[in-house]
Amino acid sequence: APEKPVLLTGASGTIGRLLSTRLAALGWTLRLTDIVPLPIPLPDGASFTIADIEDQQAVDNLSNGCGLILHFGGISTEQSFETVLGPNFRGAFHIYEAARKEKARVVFPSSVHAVGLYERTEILDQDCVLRPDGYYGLSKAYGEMLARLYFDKHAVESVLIRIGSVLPEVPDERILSTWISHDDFVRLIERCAAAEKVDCSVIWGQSNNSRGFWRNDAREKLGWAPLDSSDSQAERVRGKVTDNPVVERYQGGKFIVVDYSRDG
Ligand code: 15L
Repeated sequence: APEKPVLLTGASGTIGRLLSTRLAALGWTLRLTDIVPLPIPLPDGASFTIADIEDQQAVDNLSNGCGLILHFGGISTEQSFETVLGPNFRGAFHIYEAARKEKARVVFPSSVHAVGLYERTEILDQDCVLRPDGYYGLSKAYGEMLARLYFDKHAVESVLIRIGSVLPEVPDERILSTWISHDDFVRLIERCAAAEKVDCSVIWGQSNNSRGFWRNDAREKLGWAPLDSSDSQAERVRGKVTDNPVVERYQGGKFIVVDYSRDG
């Protein structure tokens, strides 16, 4: 387990709850925070503080003495620009300011939605041009650039995980491509903490799925490789698709059709 405490924002969210439970079980000292109460019992060795990441002072207080910040706070779905602005843009800035002051490493969850307007037939490399599919995806693209700025200018290290879908199992055909198992995801977070040097690295957050959209990332530098695969679930979800051709065309799936207005 990391020597210094680890700050986890968004602890009450889907990924936050998973990480709170699993990392605490590994003996990590966690400082949990969210804007809403933790909906699970407080794990051993963890503290929980209600805070708003739009408040720099609150983020600084929580980060004090931490060597690693897992920044899972913010909006996680497609919403209006004004809704995404405070939590995801200003909030992420506050996290990076705190990381700079603490010399802490950051794990920033980018998303498939930062590249969501690539078609599903395209195989993407880590250096691809980002093609966000909405304001949420735009906030993830911004987060990646924010991380880059803080690395180049202040030597703040980051792992940018372009997460597909963190779910216990695959619900539909699209997620055969984007799925990352809970075990692969937790192992990845362990490597983000343990790797000696991460610089500003991009990881495609997917299991070893033969239908994956992505290849080439910094996994060797981190010492991580996924052990699971969605392939064994393909039979169970066959035919589980939407009836919307736009949703089915792009990697981002249903987020794209929010206010979509392109004709062809
Ligand atoms: C995401 O970025 C979302 O936060 C999550 O709720 C899923 O919708 C996921 O992407 C996905 O597209 O599968």
